[in-house]
Amino acid sequence: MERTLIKDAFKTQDKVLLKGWVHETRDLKKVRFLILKDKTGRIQVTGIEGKTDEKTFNLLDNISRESVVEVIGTLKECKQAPNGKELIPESITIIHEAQNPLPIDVSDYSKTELPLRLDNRFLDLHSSRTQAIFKIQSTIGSEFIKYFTQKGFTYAHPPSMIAASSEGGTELFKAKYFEHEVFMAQSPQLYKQMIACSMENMVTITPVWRAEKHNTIRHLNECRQMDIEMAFATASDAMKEMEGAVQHIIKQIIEKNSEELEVLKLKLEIPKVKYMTFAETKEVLEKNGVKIGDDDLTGEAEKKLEEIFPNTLTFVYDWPMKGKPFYIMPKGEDPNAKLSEGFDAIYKGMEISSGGQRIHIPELLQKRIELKGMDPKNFKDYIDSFRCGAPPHAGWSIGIERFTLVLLELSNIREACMFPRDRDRITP
Ligand code: AMO
Repeated sequence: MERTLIKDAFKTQDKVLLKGWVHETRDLKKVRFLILKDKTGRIQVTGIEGKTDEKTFNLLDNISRESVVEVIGTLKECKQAPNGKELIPESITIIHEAQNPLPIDVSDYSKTELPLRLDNRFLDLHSSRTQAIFKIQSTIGSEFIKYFTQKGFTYAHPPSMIAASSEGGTELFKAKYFEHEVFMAQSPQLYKQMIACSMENMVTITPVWRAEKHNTIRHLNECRQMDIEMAFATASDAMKEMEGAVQHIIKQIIEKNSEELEVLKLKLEIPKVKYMTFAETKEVLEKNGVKIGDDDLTGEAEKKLEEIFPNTLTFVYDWPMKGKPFYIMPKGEDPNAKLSEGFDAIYKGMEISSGGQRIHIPELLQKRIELKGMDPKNFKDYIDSFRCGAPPHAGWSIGIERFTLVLLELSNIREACMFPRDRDRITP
């Protein structure tokens, strides 16, 4: 017999063979229930003393949670059962018996704390809440790629080992590479620019590494970035693309992930959009009692923006040059400009993205690298790549885990990463 998925079993009168995990069992003496789950849903398997074959009835009370089983049976109407039907079993076979007790509780009522859940992530992935998060994250990633490839963007794959910093600063992991030293990519920045300067538009989701020592609820040391880069484009073109992409992704989640949103007890809305310069943002924040510095927003300021403009994707542009990396175009192509063509996007009280127009003029790029106190010699290949036909270009990056954290209102970014890597965690 071929396997039937639980969601399809509800649609047939035929005998079915189901395969899945034991979610829970209940023994009411003369009646015994087993809730079976697979990737498509759950079904109640009901055994009745005297009616159900004795071996099968006995098994119903003797299988540990999360064990893998095969059940053959027929569906019957049952008002009290979920979906109005229950499976009357002919036989149950244990394929794999799970240890009892399990190291963590993965029931719908689990109170297990996150660190212990992460220590046992392979088992935590059995829980419906955890699965809901990653099913939604799967929609985020696939719809992101779909949205841009349908617009003609090339889905490209930049390298993960790089020879020089791509974001400036010191947050790099070093690795030995034969007789050389390499770094784990902090971002696909320099490569996506090279791709935009030839193939015009690119999109990617790629892992990046940041050797930031601090442990926060919004940072990981290994995360995945959803990036685009566009030729013949300005910062404003890039922001418009993000507006469309974020609204598309959220619309798709509302349509495709209603069950998961229910598990998470979340109602999503398509966000409004607001554009403000850094100076305007500073003024609005100050009026609302939050002071910020001259080149960055604080966590408190990002939260305040959500309070002032709820459910809004806020683009803060004309960002001070000091607060942006060396590759961001200064206003008016003036190396000494105070303002840049860079922006950040804030959503639900947190930065989800940075981007901007890039410097495509080699001399200007060299000057900006020097002004940032770095050595242009380390960036020679990158600078030279703009000597062979480089159009103006712009782009941005959204961290997929950061976006999931914010969108699903999770309390810690580690919840939004299947196998998080932080200062204290490299397993499982
Ligand atoms: P930035 O460094 O601001 O910009 O990163 C862009 C987005 O990536 C996510 N992100 C992170 N998520 C989790 N943990 C981290 N440690 C982490 N660091 C970054 C955030 C952030 O907004 N190359 C530029 C982007 C560009 O200009 O195209 C860059 O990497 O969501």
